[in-house]
Amino acid sequence: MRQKLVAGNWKLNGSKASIESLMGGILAGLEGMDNVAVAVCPPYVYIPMTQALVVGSRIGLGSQDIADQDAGAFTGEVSGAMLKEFGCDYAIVGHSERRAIYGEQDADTARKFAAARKYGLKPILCVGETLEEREAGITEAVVARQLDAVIALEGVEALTDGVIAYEPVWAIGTGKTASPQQAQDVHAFIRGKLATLNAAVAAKVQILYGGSVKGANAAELFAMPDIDGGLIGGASLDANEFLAICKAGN
Ligand code: G2H
Repeated sequence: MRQKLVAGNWKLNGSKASIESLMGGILAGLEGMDNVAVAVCPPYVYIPMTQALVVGSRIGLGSQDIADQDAGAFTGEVSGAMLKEFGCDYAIVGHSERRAIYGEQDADTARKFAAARKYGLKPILCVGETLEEREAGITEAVVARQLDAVIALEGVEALTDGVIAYEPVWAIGTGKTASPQQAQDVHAFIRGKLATLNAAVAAKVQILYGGSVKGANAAELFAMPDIDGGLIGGASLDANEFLAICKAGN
């Protein structure tokens, strides 16, 4: 049985005050939910304060991105070593917003996946198609291409050091959720593709769903056989909503 993981991606949101209040609510509400794994991914500058808030709890800490380089003249970047030093367990790589807004390519994402592994962080590898790609019938080809970039660089076994998040771009922050069956179909495709390379990896790797997950739809998504939790954006900024999603995964 794969454990469910619910990871909050706060994106470019939060303040010291809002994070203290949000984490207070989450920490209190998580008591007794011992089965679900939970993580939060703050903006970089709030990682140290969030680390202090989660210390001693079972909430994991993650970054929303990571440098593909170790150190040097890379203005604006934050390395895996730095993230590790501030207690990060996870690093999101290849989020569709990085790909679409900042031009991140499959090869860049693959190098970031490698950088996270190198420093003992679990990469949360985001894959997913745009609306145009879905309508053109190339969802599986797009997701396969995104996965293949990582597999080519790191090997399929490396995927069990991380987590995959399937996030259809058309369902992100739009209020449109993929139906549980639509999501399951792509999750099953991903697992099936991995199974052709390594059955043990396919059985073990957690595949999260992301895209407008909220308290009201989490349970039906998480009930699908190949959905192992969620990467949560908007709803992770509200303690009650986030807790309702955690409960669905518990
Ligand atoms: C997808 C998701 C979190 P939201 O980006 O990564 O965001 O839940 O707001 O659609």
